[in-house]
Amino acid sequence: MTYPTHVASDDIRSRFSRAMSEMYRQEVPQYGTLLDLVADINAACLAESPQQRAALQASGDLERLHVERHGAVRLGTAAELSQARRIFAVMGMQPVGYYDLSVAGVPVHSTAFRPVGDDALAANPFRLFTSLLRLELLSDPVLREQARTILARRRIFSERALALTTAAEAAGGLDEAQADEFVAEVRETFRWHGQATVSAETYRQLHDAHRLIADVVCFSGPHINHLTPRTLDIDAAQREMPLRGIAAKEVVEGPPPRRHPILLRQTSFKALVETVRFPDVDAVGSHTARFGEIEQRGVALTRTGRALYDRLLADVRDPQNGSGSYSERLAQAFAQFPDDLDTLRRDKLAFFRYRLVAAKAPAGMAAADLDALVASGAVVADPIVYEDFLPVSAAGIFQSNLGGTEQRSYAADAAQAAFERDLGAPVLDEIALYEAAQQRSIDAVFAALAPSAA
Ligand code: OOG
Ligand code: NI
Repeated sequence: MTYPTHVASDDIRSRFSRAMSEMYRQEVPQYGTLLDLVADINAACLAESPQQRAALQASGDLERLHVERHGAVRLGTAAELSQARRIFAVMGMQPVGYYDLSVAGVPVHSTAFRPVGDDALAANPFRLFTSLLRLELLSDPVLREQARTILARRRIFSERALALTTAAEAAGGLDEAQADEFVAEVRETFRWHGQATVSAETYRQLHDAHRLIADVVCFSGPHINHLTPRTLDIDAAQREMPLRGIAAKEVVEGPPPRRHPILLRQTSFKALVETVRFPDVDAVGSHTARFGEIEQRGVALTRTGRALYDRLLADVRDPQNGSGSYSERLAQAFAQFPDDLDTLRRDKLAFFRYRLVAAKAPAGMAAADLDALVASGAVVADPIVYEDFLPVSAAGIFQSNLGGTEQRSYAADAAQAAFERDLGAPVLDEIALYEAAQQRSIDAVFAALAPSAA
């Protein structure tokens, strides 16, 4: 039950996303440069292509574009993860998808907290890629226990943030003053602390075990490690980064450039070297974790489309295969992936949202024939934006911002059941969400065409 005095969860999420962006801009000035760069490129794209502008407007993407971003945080314990789930639920964000990063040598597994409803996504699609450290993958038992003890002592969310969460759960929402206080309290959890909670020696040991372990264990909270605006042209963004004094990572992760983008393409700049003080020594150290990222989002793929994507990408990444640069091999392999919207739709490789633009089905056409309705122009199919992440890309992003060149590997050991137990809930299946969104739109078209509607 939502009372009239309650602030809509979409609104709380928007306020939170804005507060995080303002804080990160203060903390990492290069993030501000990225925002300006992306705003300039998006404005240029829209000015250049009235057609793209019209398509984005029709699908509802144009309005959300200037507020759209995702962030990432890394948590240390099951208790932190389940509290995070309750807190993000107040902002209308649900855990979607399971990502096993251990295969890429990163000792975490993850989900993305994000809105799931059509209206909520249109209002503000803010997502937080949230990872949980897997200390069981740390081979040294003494260090592992030490890390567990350190993490068990900290409380990352304030008493007040948790009390407001309990209040929201009981009352079904927060009022104006509570919502503002909630946003301010939760934002503090993700602030950077230049003060480590452990000795310089403990930091060094954990850092040597894996840089990411030090990043999670040695601080009083899970500092936001990047925020990512969405661009309409990531190749332009990649070219522009060095011109604005930003060192971009070498390759754009994900699919190659296409006429009709699929899934997600991402690039980032290397993490800053930040000063850290330790409680036991006067000398300051440094820590490398926080960076900036840009992404371009395309259409969500069906299970068939995703399987094709995964197969082609695996071929490209297999060093046995082909010659030429990575981007050449990528382009070559993906020549097999259809690049026109009609084929993507009719071959059921991608998801679409259908809308009726004619008053009724053209004469003589069975109202139930969706393909014929689309061919006639009575119904339009807009690509559904991919709202999630890609584990191979995420691994590339992790590796590029951990500051080191070391390659580690852990036995592939997905542990979704353990993750869900720690989370306190199952994660939602992202493909099922896209399927349901597509089906809702089809049902609405047929309902509008049904004779009983007259
Ligand atoms: C998360 C990296 C994953 C993405 O966009 O794929 C990610 C992290 O570095 O904590 O944010
Ligand atoms: Ni990211």
